Amino acid sequence: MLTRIDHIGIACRDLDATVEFYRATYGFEVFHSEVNEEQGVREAMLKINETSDGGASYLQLLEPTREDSTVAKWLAKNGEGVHHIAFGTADVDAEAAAIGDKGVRVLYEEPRRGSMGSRITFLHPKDCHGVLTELVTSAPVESPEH
Ligand code: MC0
Repeated sequence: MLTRIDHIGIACRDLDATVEFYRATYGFEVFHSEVNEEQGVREAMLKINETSDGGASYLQLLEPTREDSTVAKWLAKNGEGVHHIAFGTADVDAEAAAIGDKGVRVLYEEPRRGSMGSRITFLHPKDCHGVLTELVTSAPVESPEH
């Protein structure tokens, strides 16, 4: 089951300037930031709200780290803006298999590493009415130490 909008991915050319725009305009603060070398992005996660499935919804601001990355390619063609939407699920493997069985191209054979230790895969935008769609299972929340 897909139980939340995990995040909306927004491609930008200057991550620091875009983070500052979201802070100054809306008051959203950076919850987490990292570089994902495999995906070729530097990213900032801005937490918007917690969700009833125990997860949360974020805006994910993405700046490419290399010219041959998917985000750099997309920026060159489209300019800045919404790049993808991500749905959260407790079981990305099962969701990807079930959606693949419906004829939608799943881009990774096995889920890969996403933000904050999550496991992610993508669905081809051409099979999703033009929307690059990601499926995410968050990393387990660590129990507080006693
Ligand atoms: C490409 N297309 C898109 C699109 N990217 N359509 C909607 N939204 C997008 N974001 C369209 C192009 O316009 C083109 O349509 C067609 O798809 C083929 O695109 P292409 O530019 O020729 O590029 P390909 O085929 O080499 O790659 C497209 C593909 C790729 C979707 C397979 O971008 C991909 O593997 N994306 C998944 C990984 C990713 O995007 N990672 C970055 C976020 P026309 O009509 O011109 O033929 S990483 C992330 O988000 C992580 C860190 C996380 O969430 O934790």
